[in-house]
Amino acid sequence: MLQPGANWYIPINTSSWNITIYTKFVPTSTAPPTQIPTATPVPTATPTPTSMPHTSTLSFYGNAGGGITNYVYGNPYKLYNVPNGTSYTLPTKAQLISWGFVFQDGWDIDYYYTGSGPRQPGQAWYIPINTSGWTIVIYTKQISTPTPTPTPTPPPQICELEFNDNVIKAGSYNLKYSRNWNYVQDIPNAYKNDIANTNVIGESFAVTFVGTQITWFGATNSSCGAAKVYIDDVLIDIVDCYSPTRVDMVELFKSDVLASGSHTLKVVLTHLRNPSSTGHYITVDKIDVVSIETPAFYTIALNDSIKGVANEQLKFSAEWRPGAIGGGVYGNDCTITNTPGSTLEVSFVGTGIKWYGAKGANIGIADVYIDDAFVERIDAYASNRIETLLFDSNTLPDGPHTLRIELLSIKNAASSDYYITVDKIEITKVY
Ligand SMILES: [Ca+2]
Ligand SMILES: [Ca+2]
Repeated sequence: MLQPGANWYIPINTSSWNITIYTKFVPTSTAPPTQIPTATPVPTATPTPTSMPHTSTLSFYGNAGGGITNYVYGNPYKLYNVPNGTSYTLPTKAQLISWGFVFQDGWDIDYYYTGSGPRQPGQAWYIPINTSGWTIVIYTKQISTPTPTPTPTPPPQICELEFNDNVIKAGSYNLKYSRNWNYVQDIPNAYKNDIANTNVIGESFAVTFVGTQITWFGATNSSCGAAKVYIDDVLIDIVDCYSPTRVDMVELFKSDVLASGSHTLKVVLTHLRNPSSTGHYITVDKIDVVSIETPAFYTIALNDSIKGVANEQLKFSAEWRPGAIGGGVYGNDCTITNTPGSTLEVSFVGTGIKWYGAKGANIGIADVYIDDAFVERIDAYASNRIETLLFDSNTLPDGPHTLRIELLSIKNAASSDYYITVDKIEITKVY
């Protein structure tokens, strides 16, 4: 009698070997069946309606042909304003090692799809081997608002500035002439080939500036006189401008180093002169200022004698002619017309332009255009004659512009004629 599991004997070469089997009831387990868990559905991500920031770069790092290759998508290595959901395809057959993005501050990847479905950043992902045309679909999100970088304010700095004799205002620098000065061009050895001069005793020029030092450059010659030089109204020196022959760009006066701040240089032509001199001329060619700031703007004066068709020259129509010289005109000259339809055009590069001329009892009316657009009608009639500012464009966008002045066939009822005059044009420019 054998029990289940016991050893038993196998009879050899025996026929009619019998086995008799007895069964018994074994009750089944009462434990409940194990539940097979229901798979959690992968949530469907909703694309965020944002765009990839401008400076995002997508890089695939792969092994192609034995070397590590950086496949930067796009050329030249930047993606510009790419909409969400844009797909990128690996350009060549490669074994990917890694891939990634470079985002600007405040942006990051939200999620992406590859061949194995939606992924979140940090999840494992499938690396296709030796696969070309592998595609990734990318959604970005803005994770913070970037803090704008404040524009740095440059610290005050010492800078040496050169001003030509026709630069009459720049930043904290201001050059003013008294009435009887001449403006002369085509001087070969002068700074920017021009110079201002006078030979009228008592005439002067003054420079106000914010800085620590100032230098006056001009010519010496056999007809030059002597000038008193004042700093902040204190007589500092008497400068003899005589030399036997003409020399340009002479350092006529250089101040000591002054306390940083606003100062005034004033130069006055005296009756004194070198016994060898034949005249009393003094000149201004250039002013140097050691300043504590860099002026953003400067103003140049174009005397009406600067005639021509080039940039920053005065293009008068044929009817204009030299005018009678009244008191206080710039450069001791002016240009006039009383023919309706006469025009003056000035092309320039800068941020503003001004027209100086006369008001008076015989002055007419002109229209002013900037860049071919009508800007202002100028009625320059006045009962008493005065040299003055007639038109100011105010601030224009920095760049090339054109001023056009056109004399009309109408006039103020009180005016006796149609004249307009041009004494000088001033242009504001940006350094
Ligand atoms: Ca000059
Ligand atoms: Ca003039």
